[in-house]
Amino acid sequence: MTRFLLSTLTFASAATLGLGMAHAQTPDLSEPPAIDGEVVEDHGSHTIRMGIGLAESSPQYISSQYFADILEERSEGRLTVDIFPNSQLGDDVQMMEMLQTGTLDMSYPSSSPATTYVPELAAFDLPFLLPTREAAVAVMQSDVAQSMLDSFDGTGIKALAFSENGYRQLSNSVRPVETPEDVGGLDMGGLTIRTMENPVHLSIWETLGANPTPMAFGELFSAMEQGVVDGQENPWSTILTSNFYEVQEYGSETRHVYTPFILMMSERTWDSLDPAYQELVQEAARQSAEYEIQLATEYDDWSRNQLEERGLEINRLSDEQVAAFQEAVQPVYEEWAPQIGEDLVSEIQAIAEETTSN
Ligand code: TK8
Repeated sequence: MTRFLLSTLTFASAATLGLGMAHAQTPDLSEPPAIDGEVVEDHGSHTIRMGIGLAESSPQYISSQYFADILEERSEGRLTVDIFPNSQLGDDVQMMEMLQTGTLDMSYPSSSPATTYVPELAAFDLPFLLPTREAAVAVMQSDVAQSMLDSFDGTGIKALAFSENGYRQLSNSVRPVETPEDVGGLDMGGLTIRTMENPVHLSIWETLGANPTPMAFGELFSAMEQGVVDGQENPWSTILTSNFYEVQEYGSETRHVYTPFILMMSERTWDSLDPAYQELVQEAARQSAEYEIQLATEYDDWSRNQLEERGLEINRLSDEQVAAFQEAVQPVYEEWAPQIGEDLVSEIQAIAEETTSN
């Protein structure tokens, strides 16, 4: 816990003292839940190497540090986690491959590039499927979602828990986007938008008249800086903590897809752990994933406000403008729901509707 606290205080103090930063790097974050639970008896020592895509100031990193602190405290230091942020070990696709070969112990990719292992995950990529965070969390914590995690068994990846990457927002450096026509550009030509390596996302932006370009997250900043792509789409907290606002002009609050993260471990690493350690890892994964959702929630609106302060021109969409986007991407459902599984999509929609009707 001390290590976690120090790392957070470091960020917070540097931010408030403005050491090299004109703005705070993190909102006033909730403290992580106290680490309780018994110490697990000695079953050997392991140093777990974990690669993640986002920056140290992101909810993904801060919650991963909490995961590390739970393991360390409840194993009395016999289980330690070295976290490598900022895609320094590779991008989501590469790091999942490294889990399969056992050259990396853990990673935390978005669900979208993981559809190559579990195609049903593509349900999360259907645009405007999950209308509220409450609905999204209910789906991620449902039996349907658990069966998706279980479907990784045998792929070389042990999927431990879902958490929140978040609602994706469009940014670009060409023009404000309020309508689908602003994306397709009519006679001005469609925006070149970087997408994750996922066929449904390609379909969304093709349907809107853009030129979608699948690309690894780690290459995105320089691609925008050099004008290789006009824009991208990610939650506000990522656009902030990965400094995308430095190379983008306009933000549009489209909330077009809610993307989960999946906390995962190499099956080789998992199999090398004593069952008592496996139980601890699974419990710590659930606890840190819940804390990550809390952090992502606290980051979301705060990040948007920070981005506006830093000069990103953000337009929110009216209900009518959102409806125009929903109508424009209806063909994506017609194309992909049958491939993903109509029953699965309906089951997820029912879970979502249940939360919004309560
Ligand atoms: C970070 C990625 C990122 C995702 C993307 O590893 O690729 O745009 O949204 O968060 O998973």
